[in-house]
Amino acid sequence: MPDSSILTVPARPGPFMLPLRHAALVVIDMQRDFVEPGGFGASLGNDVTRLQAIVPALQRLLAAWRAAGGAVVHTREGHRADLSDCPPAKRLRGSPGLRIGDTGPMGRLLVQGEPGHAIIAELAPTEGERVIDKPGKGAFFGTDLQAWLAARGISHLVFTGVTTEVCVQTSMREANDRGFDCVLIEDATESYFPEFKAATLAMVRAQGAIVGWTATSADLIAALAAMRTEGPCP
Ligand code: C5J
Repeated sequence: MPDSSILTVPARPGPFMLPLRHAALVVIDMQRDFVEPGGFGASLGNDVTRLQAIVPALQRLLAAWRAAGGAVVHTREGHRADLSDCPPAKRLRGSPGLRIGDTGPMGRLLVQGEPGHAIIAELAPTEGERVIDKPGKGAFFGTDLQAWLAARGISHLVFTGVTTEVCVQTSMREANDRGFDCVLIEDATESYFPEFKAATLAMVRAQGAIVGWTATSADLIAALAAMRTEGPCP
């Protein structure tokens, strides 16, 4: 008997086998600081509207994933108010007045608890979903994410969020090295730089999925719908 909770998702470089009961959807840093004007991303001179374009696809994917009963992890990049977890090497790279911890229209840039640090309302976590606060670009560095996933028997991760080549790719590489099978959802991740996104998608799936697979949200949603038609997870 085939296990209907193991999804076969059309992906590149080949189909991605996704055991839903051992998988989590990871939404990286969909925070106002990266996606809205006046935040950290904008302070670096970026056009944040590019990132807003993935919100509808992410909403559809989240809705389908939640309906299927899958685990969800959201991450937020940010630092303690005293910046004790922000090394000078990170803080001092920005321009004076626009650095991490400086005050902008949405409060102090990239500081926990400030308005800009919040996940955008459209993608707000629901009850029971895990929110990981991370001081670095990777979701595993300085967090308990690995222990949390291990405690739930999670072996497969579906990556989404921003920005593709920075926090998403760093987290996916960290996960790959820790033994997770990972897929990156092409239209549910975005970069301020289209060429960096394209290069990231190409490099993660190159050499036989050396970092992981890539797939579209439509293909993953269709696989979830097919599973629901065949029957719920036992
Ligand atoms: C950046 C992120 N780009 N979430 N953070 O600084 O990708």
